[in-house]
Amino acid sequence: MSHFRSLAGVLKLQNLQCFRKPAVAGRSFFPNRRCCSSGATQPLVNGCSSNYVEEMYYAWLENNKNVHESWDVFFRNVSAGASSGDALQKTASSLFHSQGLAQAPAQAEKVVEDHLAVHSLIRAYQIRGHHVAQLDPLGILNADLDSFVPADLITTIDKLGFYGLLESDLDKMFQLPSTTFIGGLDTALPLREIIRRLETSYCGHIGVEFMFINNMEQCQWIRQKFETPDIMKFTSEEKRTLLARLIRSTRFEDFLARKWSSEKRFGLEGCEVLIPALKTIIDKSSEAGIDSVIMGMPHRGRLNVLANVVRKDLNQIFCQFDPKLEAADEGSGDVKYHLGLYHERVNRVTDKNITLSLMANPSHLEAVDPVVQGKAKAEQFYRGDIDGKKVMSILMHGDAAFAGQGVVYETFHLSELPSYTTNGTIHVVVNNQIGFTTDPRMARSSPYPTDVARVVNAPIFHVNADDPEAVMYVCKVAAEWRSTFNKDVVIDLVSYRRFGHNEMDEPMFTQPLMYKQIRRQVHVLKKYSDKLIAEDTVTLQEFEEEISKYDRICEEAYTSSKDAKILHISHWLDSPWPDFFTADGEPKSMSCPLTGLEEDVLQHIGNIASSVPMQDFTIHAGLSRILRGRSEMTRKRRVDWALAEYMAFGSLLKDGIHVRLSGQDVERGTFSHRHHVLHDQEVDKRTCVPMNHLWQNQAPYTVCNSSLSEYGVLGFELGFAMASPNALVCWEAQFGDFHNTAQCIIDQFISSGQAKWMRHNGIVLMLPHGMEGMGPEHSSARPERFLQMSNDDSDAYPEITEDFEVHQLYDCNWIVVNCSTPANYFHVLRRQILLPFRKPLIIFTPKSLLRHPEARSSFDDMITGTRFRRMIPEEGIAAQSPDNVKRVIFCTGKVYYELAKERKQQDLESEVAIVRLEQISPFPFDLVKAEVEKYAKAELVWCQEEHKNMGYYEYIKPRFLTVLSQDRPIWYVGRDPAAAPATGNKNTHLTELKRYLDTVFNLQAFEGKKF
Ligand SMILES: Cc1ncc(C[n+]2csc(CCOP(=O)(O)OP(=O)(O)O)c2C)c(N)n1
Repeated sequence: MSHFRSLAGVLKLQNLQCFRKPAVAGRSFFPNRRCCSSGATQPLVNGCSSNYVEEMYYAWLENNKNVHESWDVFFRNVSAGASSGDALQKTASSLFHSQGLAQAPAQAEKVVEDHLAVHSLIRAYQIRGHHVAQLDPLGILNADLDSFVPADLITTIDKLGFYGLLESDLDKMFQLPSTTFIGGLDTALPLREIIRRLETSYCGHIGVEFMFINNMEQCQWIRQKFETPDIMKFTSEEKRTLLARLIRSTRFEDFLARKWSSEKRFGLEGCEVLIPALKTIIDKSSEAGIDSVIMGMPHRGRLNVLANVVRKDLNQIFCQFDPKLEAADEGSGDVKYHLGLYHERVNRVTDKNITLSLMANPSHLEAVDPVVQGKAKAEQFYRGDIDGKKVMSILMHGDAAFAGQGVVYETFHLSELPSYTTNGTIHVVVNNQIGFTTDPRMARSSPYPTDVARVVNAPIFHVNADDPEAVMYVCKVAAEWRSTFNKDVVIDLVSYRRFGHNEMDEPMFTQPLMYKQIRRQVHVLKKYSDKLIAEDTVTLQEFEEEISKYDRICEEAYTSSKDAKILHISHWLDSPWPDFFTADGEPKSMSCPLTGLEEDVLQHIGNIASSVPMQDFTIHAGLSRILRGRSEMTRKRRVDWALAEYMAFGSLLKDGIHVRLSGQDVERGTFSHRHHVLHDQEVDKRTCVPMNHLWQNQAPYTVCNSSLSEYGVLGFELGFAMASPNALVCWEAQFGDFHNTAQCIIDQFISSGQAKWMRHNGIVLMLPHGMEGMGPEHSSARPERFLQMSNDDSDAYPEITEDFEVHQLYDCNWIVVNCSTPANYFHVLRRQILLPFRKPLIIFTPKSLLRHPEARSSFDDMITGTRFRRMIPEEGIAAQSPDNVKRVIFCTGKVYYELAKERKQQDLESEVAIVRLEQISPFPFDLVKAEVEKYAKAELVWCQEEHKNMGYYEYIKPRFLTVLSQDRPIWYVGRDPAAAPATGNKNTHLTELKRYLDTVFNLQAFEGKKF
C-alpha cells in the first residue's frame, strides 16, 4: 500500500510542481470507498489525486472488475515492479492501443495533471475561499484584516496558470472528487462551471472556515451544506417571517432612539439581523427537540434581544428608562442593559413550549460565558439530558471582546470535557468591526476575531450581515450542526455600528472614513424590503402595515409603562427557584438549623469511605493504608478533615442533595488527602467513586478534575449552582491564592450578584490557606480581599435578637469561615444546604492540618444536637477562672494549634485564654461580646500568622472596637506589614513565627504602649 501512497506522491510532485503551497495538493489519506462503484466506469485519466489512487487501489485489490480497465492495467504494471512513471506510460499506451485511441501518452498525462489540478483548485476554495468572500457590508474592510488574495483562487483568468491550466481548459469536463458537492447530481462539470460554483459556495456573502477540522465526516457535512447547488432557498413564508423580524428589530431601536435620544442603550443599529438570526437558531433548535435555551450576551442589542427574542413585556423594558421610578425590591439593582430574564413561551414556528433565559451579567465582557455554560450543564444534568437534546446554550460576543478576553479561550476548553460539556454551544459574534474606538487591526493579532474557536475544531461561518437570507441560512446550518454533532459552532455576523459605542459617543473622532461610509450605507431593512417587494414576496402596503403594527405595539407599551409606580428587580430574575421560596420570593422559614447527624449515619459513611465497594478492584498499597486509617478512625468515633468532608457530602447525598466538587486535581485532592476516585491498579481507566455507593436512592455525587483554569471553571460552577438550590456546588482552588485569576467572577458575581440581580447562590469556595513556609505563592488565599467586600457594618453594633444568627446570615453578601476543627468544617458544609436561603460560602481550608494529629474531631461533636460553632471559646483551665486570665488571644484557623502548643510549653494555660473565630464574616458580634465581657480584666489580642496588612486584622479591628464601645484596645500580634504574602526563605519564615509567638505570650509586650 505504501507503494501506492508514494506513487500518488510522485504523481502529485510531478504534476503539481508549480504549486507554491504543498498543502494545496491534497494532504491526507482518505479511504473513502463510496466512489468505488464509479471507479469501474472511470478511466485512469479522469482522476489521479492521492486519495483517488488509493481508493482505486483498494477497490482493485478486492476485485479488478471494480475499477476501470485502465486502472487494472496500471495496477498490474505497478504490481509487476514497474516504476510509477513507467506504469503510467505503459498503461496509457496499452490502453490507447487496445482501444484504438489516437491520443499520445503525453496527452494522457496532461489529462491526469489537469484533473489533479482541478481537485487541488476545489480544495483551495474549500480552505481559503473565505478570504475573498464579500463579508463586509461596508465594502471597505476585510473581515480577515488582510487584502491579500490567495494565489490559488481563480480571481482572474490568468491565475489558471497557477495550476498549469489554460483558458482553453475552461470548457473541458472534469470529473469531480468525492470531497465536493458542487456537482449536485452531476459527477463531472466543465471547469468554468466548477469555478463558478465554488465562488458561489465560498466567496459570496458567506465565508466558511472549516477545513482545519480533523474529522472527515464533519467536513463532508459542511461541504454538503454549502456546496450543494441551490441549497440556499427560502419559501415566501420564511422570507416574510424574516422581514417581520427585521422590522421588529429595526423599529425597536428606532423607537428607543426617538423616545430617549440621550439615553445609553447600546443599540444594535448596523447589526439588526441579530434578532432574526437568534430566532432562527431557536426555531431550528426547537424543531430538533430543544425546549430550554440559556443565553449570555454583552450590552450591544441586549434590550432588543429581551424585547424581541425573549419577549419581555415592552412596558417593563420602557420602565427601566424612567429615572424617577424607585426599586421595590431589596438590593442595589443594576443598569438596564445588564439585567437577565427567564421566560417560558410557545415557539410560534414549531408550536412547542420553550424556556428562554438570558443571564444577567456585569460590564466585564465575556465574564458571563462560563456562567451560562455552567447553568446549561446543570439543567442538562438535572434533567438527565446527557446529550444536550433538550437544553442548549447560546453565547453572543462582540468582536473585540471575543478576540481579546482570555475567558473565551478558557470557556472553549471546557466545551468537550465530560463533566463540563454542554454538548455544543452556538456562538454568535456581533462583529461590527470596531471595539469602542479601537480598530480591529489594533485589537487582535489573529486574522478573524473568531480564530480562538479553532482550538476546539468548531466551524466558523462568517456572513455579511446585510444579507439577511445568508444569515438565516448560516443560522439554520449552525443549529443543525449542533444537533448533529453536539459541538460548538461560531457565526460571525460581519456588520457595522451605525452610531458611536453608545448613543452619546462621536465615532467620527476616531473612525472618520468608516463613518462617512456608514452614513451612506442603506439600512438593511430598506435593502431587504426592496428586494422582497421587487420579487413580489410582499407588497409595499403589507410592508408598511407591518411597520405600523409594531410601532403601535411600542406606543401602547410606552403609554402603559407610564402607569408604573415602582420598579421590580424581581421581574428580571434569570434563575427563579419557585419551590424554594414563597410566592413573594421570601425564605419559607427563618431558622438556623442543627446540623448534627445520627451516629449510625456517621458510622455508615465512615465504613464506605474506608472501603472499595466494587468487586475485583485493586487499589494502590498507599491508598489501602489511608483507607485502613479511615476505618480505624471510624471505629474510634473520630474524623480527620477528609473524613469530615466525606460525612458532610455523604449525608447530603442521602437527603437527595446533589453534591458537585470541581477544581484542579480535586478527585485525589492536591494534598493527597481526599481520594474520592479510586483507580484500579490493574485495569486502565477503571475507577470507583465510593461516595456514589452510600445509599440506594441517594443523589449523585460528581467530583471532577477541571481544566487548569480558575476564571472559567469558577464561573462555570457558579452557573451550575444557579440552576438549583438543592445542590452543594463546591469549587476548590489548588492553592487559595490562585483564586485571584478568577477575581472577576468573585467580585462581579459572587460578592455582589444578589445585590445586583436578587439572585441567591450557594456556591462554596474552598481555598487552601496557611503560612507554612511554602513561599509567597501557595500560602495565602487572601482573606483580606474577601473580608473587605463583606457587607456587614463594622461600626454598628447590631440588635441581638433570638434569631440574630440566621438574620445576619440572610443579610450578608457571603459567609467567610476558617474552621479549626474537622467537625466544624462538617457542620458548615451541611449548614450551607440546611439554611432556608442560599449564600456563597468562602472557606479557608487547611493544608498541614489535614494531617495534624490534634486536628481531629470526635463523633460527639457531629452527632444529633450539635451544630456549627461560629466561635469556639476557651474551654480549658483559663475558662474556669476568667478573672485570673491576663490575656485573651483571639485568632482563627491553623494558628490556633501553634498558639495552643506554645502556651502549653510556656505553662500559661491559666493566664492566657485562646478564642477561635470560626465564622469571621458576618462577624459574630454577640459571641465576641460575651467572650470579652467574660474576661473583663484581660488584655485582648488578635493574633494572626498573616502580615498585618493582610489576613483578618483590618476587618476584625473595627468590629472588636464596636463590641468594646471603643473602651478597650485589641492589640495586634502577627507578621509585620509586607508587600508579598509570605517570605520565600524558610529560615525567615520560622524566625517570623518565633517572633510573633514570643510576642503573643509576652504578657508585658503592650505595657505602656498606646493603642
Ligand atoms: C473586560 C472589559 N474590559 C473593558 C470593557 C470596556 N468596554 C466596554 S465595551 C468595549 C468595546 C467592546 O467592543 P466589542 O467587543 O467589539 O463590542 P461592541 O461594543 O463593538 O459591540 C469596551 C472595551 C469592558 N466592558 N469589559
